[in-house]
Amino acid sequence: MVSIAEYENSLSKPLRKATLCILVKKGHVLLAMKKRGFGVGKWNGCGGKPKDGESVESAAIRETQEEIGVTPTSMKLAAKLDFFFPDVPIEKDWNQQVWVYLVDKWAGEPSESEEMKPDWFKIEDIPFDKMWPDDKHWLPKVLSGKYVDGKFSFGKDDKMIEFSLNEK
Ligand code: 6U4
Repeated sequence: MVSIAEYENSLSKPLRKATLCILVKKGHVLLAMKKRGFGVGKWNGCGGKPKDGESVESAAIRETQEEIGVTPTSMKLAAKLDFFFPDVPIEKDWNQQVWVYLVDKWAGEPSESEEMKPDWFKIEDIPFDKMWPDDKHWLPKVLSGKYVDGKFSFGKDDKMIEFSLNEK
């Protein structure tokens, strides 16, 4: 299995960006069950890809509106996470850099869409066994107020192979 450093060096262009927004409220986080597409069957934040010419922050707000019907009004960049899938053909475009935002104010009430079903979890009851395997490494740090830069690689069945984290 190729290392993250070797694989990253072999890539000819920067990672495409994607977003994740996690709503936080009094010891709870809002996660949403992905009903289709990338990450189906996992609890995750809301997010997706910026459109051409759209800033990452605007994409984060738009995706949250589309997926759970709320508009973030106060958010902070909490992590940048590079995800690498060396076994997946490059043209599938799975490699990505995810910008994670914690959202502490928003307009509207979370509601289910055809893409995601939201629910609140106590921070001590976050369902890490039903989430991407990287989440247990960075999410607790982010929720404790740290900023995290991370790199993760995945093999078959989304199994995590290697990771590194830097926190500030
Ligand atoms: P669209 O364009 O909405 O049909 P979709 O299949 O929903 O595409 P995409 O790329 O829009 O996928 O969104 C993928 C989402 O998964 C983003 O919010 C980022 C998130 N994500 C990707 N890899 C992740 C990982 N390893 N851990 C994690 N979230 C990840 O917690």
